[in-house]
Amino acid sequence: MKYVLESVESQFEMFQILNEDGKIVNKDDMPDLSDEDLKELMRRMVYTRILDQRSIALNRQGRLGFYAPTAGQEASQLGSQFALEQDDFILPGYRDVPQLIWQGLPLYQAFLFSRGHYHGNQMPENVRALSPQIIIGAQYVQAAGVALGMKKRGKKTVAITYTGDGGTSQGDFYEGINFAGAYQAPAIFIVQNNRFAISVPVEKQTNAKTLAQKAVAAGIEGIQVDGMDILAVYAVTKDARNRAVNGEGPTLIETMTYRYGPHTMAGDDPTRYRTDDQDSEWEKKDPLVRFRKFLEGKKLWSEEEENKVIEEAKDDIKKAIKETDAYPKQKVTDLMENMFEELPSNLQEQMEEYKEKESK
Ligand SMILES: Cc1ncc(C[n+]2csc(CCOP(=O)(O)OP(=O)(O)O)c2C)c(N)n1
Ligand SMILES: [Mg+2]
Repeated sequence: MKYVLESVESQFEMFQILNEDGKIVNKDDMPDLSDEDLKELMRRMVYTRILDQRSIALNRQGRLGFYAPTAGQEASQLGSQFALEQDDFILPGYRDVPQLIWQGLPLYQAFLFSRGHYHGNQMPENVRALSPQIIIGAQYVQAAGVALGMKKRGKKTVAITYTGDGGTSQGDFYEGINFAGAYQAPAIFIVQNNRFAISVPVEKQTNAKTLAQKAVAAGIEGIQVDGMDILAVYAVTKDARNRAVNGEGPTLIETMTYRYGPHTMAGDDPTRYRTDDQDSEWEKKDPLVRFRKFLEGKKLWSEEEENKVIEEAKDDIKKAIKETDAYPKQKVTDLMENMFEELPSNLQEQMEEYKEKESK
């Protein structure tokens, strides 16, 4: 049995295209992207890093509510989202707001979500997504269901969902991948392995050597990818999408990544569970630094271009937070109206009461 386990584990070597120096190490798997696409990937990573920095500052000023930092995870989040089509369906976790933004969620709505305003959960018509899930792993089961629905309707689309390394210990994780495998549903399951579930290191989470190998028991494809390498993440997600829409079933993708910030802005202190050495080891793998080097080598990126993106991001964020402030405050009656299609009679009474109060 030990031999069986070892032979499975040896198949899950990390897939990479760009190394830490921004050099291509795997020419054969280089995805087919135009120069414009390559620049767009960089633009989005720079923009998202600024959005993260500003969101942390706004949270500290009391102008945002719940916020889970994203710096370090840009390649994992944006490389996978870039492989999607507009009609694909995203089932995100709480850290996956950037994917929604690049799929078309306006910034002010992302800020309203952070503030707990119901309008932050109302996806625009062109954004097919659920709101970011706080319950760990719950979206994995939902993704299997959404994907099966697509298959039954004969759609050429996929459902993509995200969880973390910690999420793979939940029962829902196994149920989701198993169900999708059984029905060969067009689902893409991403595990962003940022090494920690709040303060618990992945080594304490499981005895499995990789999280990707969990696909084997479900009888589906699984792959571990360098989550700091946006080209590699894009390539494996695109491949998973192609196979899914061709009826070849779901894929589990483990992205090896790191979050530089705290778990959320609610007050955990990463210095109590991570060492400086560990932080700096991962900062050397930074997805922006690596991709910038690659693009500069191709004369596709410059400091001026980067500064332009930074200014654009700051400007957009300033406007969006103003829009957020100006958006009507949510009322108790709004919450009741959004929760039920038909109000039960006891709530109908309360609704009248609140309407009366709110009209004053
Ligand atoms: C079912 C459930 N159990 C516990 C929690 C509390 N909780 C919130 S985040 C978290 C850690 C999740 O870590 P991971 O899956 O690695 O995702 P990351 O935050 O690192 O992206 C836990 C235990 C929860 N939200 N839901
Ligand atoms: Mg984690």
